[in-house]
Parts: sequence; structure tokens; C-alpha cells
Amino acid sequence: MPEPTTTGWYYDNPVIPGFHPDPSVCRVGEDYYLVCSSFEYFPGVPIFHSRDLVHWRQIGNVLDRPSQLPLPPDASASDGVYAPTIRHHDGRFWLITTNVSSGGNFIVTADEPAGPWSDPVWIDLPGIDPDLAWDEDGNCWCAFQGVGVARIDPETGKVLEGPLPAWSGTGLQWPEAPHLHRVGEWWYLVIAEGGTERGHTVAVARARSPRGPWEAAPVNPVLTHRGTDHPVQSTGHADLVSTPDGEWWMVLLATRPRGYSPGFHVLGRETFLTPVRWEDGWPRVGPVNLRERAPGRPRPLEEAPRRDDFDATELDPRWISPRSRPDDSWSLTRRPGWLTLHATGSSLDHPGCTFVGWRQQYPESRTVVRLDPESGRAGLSVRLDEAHHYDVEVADGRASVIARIGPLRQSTATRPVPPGPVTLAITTRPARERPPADGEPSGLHVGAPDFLAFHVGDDPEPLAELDGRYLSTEVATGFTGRVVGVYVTAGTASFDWFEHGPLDAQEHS
Ligand code: 6LW
Repeated sequence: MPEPTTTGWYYDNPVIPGFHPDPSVCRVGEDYYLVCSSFEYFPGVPIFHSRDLVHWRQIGNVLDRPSQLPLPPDASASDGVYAPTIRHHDGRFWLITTNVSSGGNFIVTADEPAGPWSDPVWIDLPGIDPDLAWDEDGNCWCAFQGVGVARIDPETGKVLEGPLPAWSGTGLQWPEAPHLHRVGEWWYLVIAEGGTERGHTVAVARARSPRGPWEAAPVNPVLTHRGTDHPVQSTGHADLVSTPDGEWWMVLLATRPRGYSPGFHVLGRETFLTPVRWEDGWPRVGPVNLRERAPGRPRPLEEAPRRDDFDATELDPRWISPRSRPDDSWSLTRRPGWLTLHATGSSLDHPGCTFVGWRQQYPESRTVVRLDPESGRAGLSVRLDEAHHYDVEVADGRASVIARIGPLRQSTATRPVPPGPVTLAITTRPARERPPADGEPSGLHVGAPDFLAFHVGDDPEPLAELDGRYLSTEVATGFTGRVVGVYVTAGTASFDWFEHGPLDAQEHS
């Protein structure tokens, strides 16, 4: 909760921590709505609501039916749904995005942001990162990676004019993430350049019409942290929004790398908020700080609970699964008050395994679950993808910690557990808080972004501790971030409750 000071209210960035990249935002009256990319996860495109741009609560997922999100069962990690754009026009919500695994660019619409959203209208336009904007004559314009602009019929997906080449940035790699905004007499084209890694930038051009001609800002990029020692890195992929008072703000993605050179970011690309200053008709932004002055007086929403007791009949929208979540793989009714999972695959190393999880949202975190393994093999896992995950699991009266790193898979520790329900926990801590273990080279120890400790039952000693760098984007590659969740790889198992929160704010249950 931000504290007022003599100079105003302040908030902490990122405003939506964890794997929430490529944010797009729109305002309807005093309400803001924001969406992010979701890649190979189902349901797809998380949607958030806020009344102050700072406090966001997830109200659903835009793509929550398989008919909206066709994904091949073996879609690669970080394929699937890329950067969406959300807009409100003519009393409806419009969302455009790309399924890079199946079908390309498409639009879905809804009367209410929490859904239901329509089935896709597919659009015959190339590339990724599509945008939507309407001009005063009611024409709908779609800008996309490259950057091109086409006039489309958003109801049918037909291209009516173009695509016309627009502005391709200043010459850096990957001109992408375009968003068109009408501000006064000008159309502003906000793009990202330089790639989504440390060289990421935001650049701007403007024109009198979406058809151009485009004039680049006198100083581009308008935002970058490249080459700095700022704790926030990779700033880019931005969208703009104005408040009812006429202030402008930018949402963008950025990372928080830690550990020794080259640094490792483990929570994926996160959503940050930063004020926009207009100077001589051009937006100026940054640096993007971990603590910023808030837009007006905060109007917090009710916070989402950090614990799920599985007392509902539907899964909370935070639960995501790689590629699909077949109806027969999970149940909240078979054993009321418990989440039951049935195995659909025999290993987390391959697509098709039963796993439901939350994005890891706190760098220093604690995740706890109460598991009844019943007759199954089940546990708690932190995953980047099939080739990068750490698991603590129970089967046949034993608890084990398993590390899968690239082509290597190892069971690192094991101990007996009594029959019946058992509590499993995973904590993530900064490396500095963990002295090197006996015989461990200290250089290795300081290089880690964090350490993960795996606990079984009431034992205060972890069953194993593992270096977090192997569950980072720099090692695993791709566009996602850590997801922590429950799984079953044989038979059936049930979970009584699940908690995920900051390390120091949680109580044991
Ligand atoms: C996204 C592109 C990008 O489509 O990464 O950071 C891609 N920007 O704009 C995947 O998130």
C-alpha cells in the first residue's frame, strides 16, 4: 500500500510482478484494463482491472475456451499467444493478438472485460504484435511488427487497404510492438526496437494520419535502460493511457536481473508503470524506477488472496497449465474442498503432463501445498519449460527432489514420508543470504540470482537447495518466466490448499 508523503503518493514497480510481459492497457471512464502475453499456457491472455493504474486484480483470462486457443499438443515452449492489444470502442472491448502456433493474427470481442469473449475472427495479415486504432471516420487501423499499417474490417477480419509501410524505427533490430494513439492533432506510433533483451528501447514517430508520412521524434529512443547499471533492465514494449485528468502514463515490460554477469532474470518480463512527460509535442519517459510517484490518490482494489483452499467449483483465473487443461485431468468436486488431479502424462519433461500453477510473483517467495498423494505420484514444481524445472514430489512412501536442467535429470535427495497428507514447500531466497555449502566454490555461490529450498513436512531443514540460475530465461531461453504449481505424473492425487506469497509475509498452516 503506498504511503503518502509531503510530495505525494508513491508506488512500487513492477505493478504486476511475475511473468506478465507485453502489457497493453485501455481506460473506460475511471476503470483501466490491462492484458499480457501468455505463450503456451492455457487459459491465455490474463486480463486485469485497476482504478488507479497501480493496484491490479486479475478478473479473468480472455482466451479461456479451447475454441479460442488452438494449440498443437506439442507446441514449443514460448510459442502460442504473443503480444495482445486491448481497446474499448463503440461500447465493446476489442482484443487483437497472434497465435504463432496456429492461425496467426485474430480479434476477439466482449461486452464485459471479464468475458465471455467471442471466438476468434482471423485476419490475413503477416507478422506479430498487431494493434487496433479507430480514426474519426470510423476506419479501423491495424499496425503490426515491421512496422506496417493496414485498414481492416474488424468484424470480418478483411484487409481493406494496405498494408502500407509505416515507420521502421531507427535501424535497431526487431521494430515491433506498435501502438497507434491519437493525441490532439497527431497520430503517435509507439514501437519497441533493439530486441526484448538488454538492448530493448521504446521509440516514437508521429503523423497527421495513420497513412503517414511518419516523422521520427527528434530524440529516440524515448526510453531505454541499455548499458546502465539500473536494477530495472530491458525496458520496452510499451503502451500509453491517459487518466480522466489528462495525465499520460506508460505501461511497459522490464526485467529485474540478479546474480553475477551476465545476470539472470527468473520471473520473466514483468509489467511496470511510469509517467509520461510531453515536451514540444513528444513523449519523454524514464528512467523506470522501482519506486515512483503515484498517479493521484491510490484507489486500491481488494487484494487477491494468496491462498487457494479449493472450496470453489471453478479454478481461480490465476491457475494456468501448459498447452491445455483437459476436463478429465482435474476436479474440484470429486473430493469437495480439494483439487484432484489425474495423470495425463508420465513426466514433466514432456508436453501433456497434468500441471496447474501460478506465475511466481515475488523474488523472495514461499509456496506451500498440502498434498494427499493417494495412490499417485505427485508434487510441487517450479518450471520454466519441460527442460528446466525443479520438483519436490511424493510417491511410494518417499519424498524426492528432482532437478531437470537441459538434457540432464537428477533425483538430488530423497527421504521416507508417512502415509497420508504431507506439506511440501519451496522457498526462493537471494544468494547473499545463503553462505556457501561445505566444499562449494564461493564464486559459484555469488553468481546465482537466488536459491530454491525444498521442504517436506515439518522438517526445518530443506531436503535440498538448488541454484536458481538454471530456472532463468538466460539459461532456458524464451519469453516466459517461472510458474510454480502442482502436478501428478501417475494415478490420482489431491491438494487441500495452495499458498504463494512473499517469503516474510506468510504463515505456516
Ligand atoms: C513480442 C515482442 C516482444 O511479441 O517479445 O518484447 C515478443 N517484445 O513484441 C514476445 O513477447
